[in-house]
Amino acid sequence: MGWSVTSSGEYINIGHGGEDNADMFFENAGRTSYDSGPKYVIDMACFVNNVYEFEAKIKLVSKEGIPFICDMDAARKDRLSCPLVSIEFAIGGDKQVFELDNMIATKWITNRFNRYYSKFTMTEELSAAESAVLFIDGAAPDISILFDEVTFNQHKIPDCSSLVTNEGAENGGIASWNVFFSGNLKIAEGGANGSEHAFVHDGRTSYTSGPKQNIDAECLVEGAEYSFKAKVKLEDENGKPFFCNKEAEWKSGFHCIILSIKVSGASETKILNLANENPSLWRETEFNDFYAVFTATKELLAGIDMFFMLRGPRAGVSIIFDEVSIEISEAAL
Ligand SMILES: [Ca+2]
Ligand SMILES: [Ca+2]
Repeated sequence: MGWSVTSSGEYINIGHGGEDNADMFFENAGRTSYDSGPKYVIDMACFVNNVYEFEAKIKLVSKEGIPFICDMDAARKDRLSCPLVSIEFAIGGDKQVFELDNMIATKWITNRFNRYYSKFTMTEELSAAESAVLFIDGAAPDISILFDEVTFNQHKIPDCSSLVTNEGAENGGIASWNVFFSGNLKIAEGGANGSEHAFVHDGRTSYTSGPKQNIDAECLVEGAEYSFKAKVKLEDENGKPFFCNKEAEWKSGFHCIILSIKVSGASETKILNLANENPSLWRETEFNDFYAVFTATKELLAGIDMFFMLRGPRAGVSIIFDEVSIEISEAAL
């Protein structure tokens, strides 16, 4: 079991790339038509009637190994057509093909692996099939398909009971949180409202560095208003309280913290930058209330990946934060 080829003359190699050639990927070359490419037999016994998510990283190169740019808008069998993933089911002598269109509509990037993401719904009817084969094809015949990190899993229904997890740093770790751009995220002693811990993001090398956490867009209600809240304190590189000025310009030395919501994966990346709506002066020795309101617009929910982050203070300033929440506004209920 595993990957095999569709047509004769075609083959699959293991390619090497990335830094130090340490990353390996599959390389499908010698293709003879738009319909040739790597295929994978899916065990029908593993399928249940549910929604599946397909994901892969794909790169195209010419026979000579020159990166090839495809056009996301090109028609099938057009010279510039992009890769297409499909599943072919055999049902009682019949064949049914389902195209898993790439939901990532951003421009193809020539020189690196491009993300391919799609959803597929397994139905009762299809579960009667004798076999299912997944294909990656669609690119021009003389183009090689390089692919990596292929997954095809049941879509997990998100837990929407809380939009922010590990919100108060009291679970002993930094689970659910990540660093955006640069720096280190740790647990600090002395949290907000007399709690034991807070998070600290130090080693920031840019105003854009800050803590981030994913938002499950499926948990947001289109058109509803959400309020974001957090307790924030800032310290300079010597661990001294840092005063920020809410009137300071972006990228200036005294800029305060902002909330950014970034959505990517669909046709374009969108960033929503929201200032603190708390009008009071910054009190550098204590936790400050940060709050902002945003609307879950259709545009915002159209993305595939969504996360929020806190950023804005100059490089070297540590962001200490605690009790982060995103809740639907009372007005919307
Ligand atoms: Ca790899
Ligand atoms: Ca806490």
